Amino acid sequence: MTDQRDTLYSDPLAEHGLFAFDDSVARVFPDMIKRSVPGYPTIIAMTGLLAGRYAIEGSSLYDLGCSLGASTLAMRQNIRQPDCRLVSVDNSAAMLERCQSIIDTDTHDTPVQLKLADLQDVSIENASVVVLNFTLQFIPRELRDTVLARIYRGLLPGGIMVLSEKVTFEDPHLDALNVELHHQFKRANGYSDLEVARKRSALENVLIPETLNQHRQRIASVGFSSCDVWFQCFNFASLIALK
Ligand code: GEK
Repeated sequence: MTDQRDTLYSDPLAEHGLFAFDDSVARVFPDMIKRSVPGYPTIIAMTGLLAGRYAIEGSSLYDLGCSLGASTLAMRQNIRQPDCRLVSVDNSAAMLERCQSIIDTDTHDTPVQLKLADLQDVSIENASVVVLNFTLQFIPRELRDTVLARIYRGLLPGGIMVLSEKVTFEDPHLDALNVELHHQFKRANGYSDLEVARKRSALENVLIPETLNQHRQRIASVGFSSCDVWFQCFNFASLIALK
């Protein structure tokens, strides 16, 4: 099945408010995220490999901010350990409804529980793998420490957190370069200058990126014994943190 093309910001006369994960976004989401996030398919596939390696028998694996369940499916297809379960959380009903129908077409064994909830309200327990692929960036900054501390507490010893984020750079020149390269990536994927500019302003104050150092410091401060970047392309990066 081909993904429906994202043309949400292509009409020059349309008025747009702040970006929201509503039905219009959920409908075009696979196309939108592939054409907007450099390295997205790699991050999803490798999330699956990491889950296969770190899943512990009898444990839970969490996909927080699961959208249509891309990471959930990648993990499900790679889990070999018995008695695991996946818990996938999103607070967008439009996303979760579509996610359910996608999961229903997958035949792998590990049970998947979908939860329509704010990830901050979901208890994390007996976890071997917790994935936040491009989700923490939508949580207000002052609440991010608490989110990571709860994840750390819910992880079993030997468990991991995978954190993928859009990032900023301390050096203003590097920051400007990476923003420009990202926009070039989007234009190469068929977005017009107008679409790039409109999406950027819709995400202003909705998606709040931080530097890799800020992420590293927070991850260390909640107790993770080690963490590093395992993937980066321009201003998109993924970190692995070990308990
Ligand atoms: C993927 N991980 O395909 N609680 C629960 N869900 C939330 C919250 C919250 N507080 N805030 C935002 N979301 C996915 C992509 S998209 C990234 C993740 C993007 C959800 C929101 O509804 C959306 O579905 C998801 O987090 C972020 O790998 O669009 O840039």
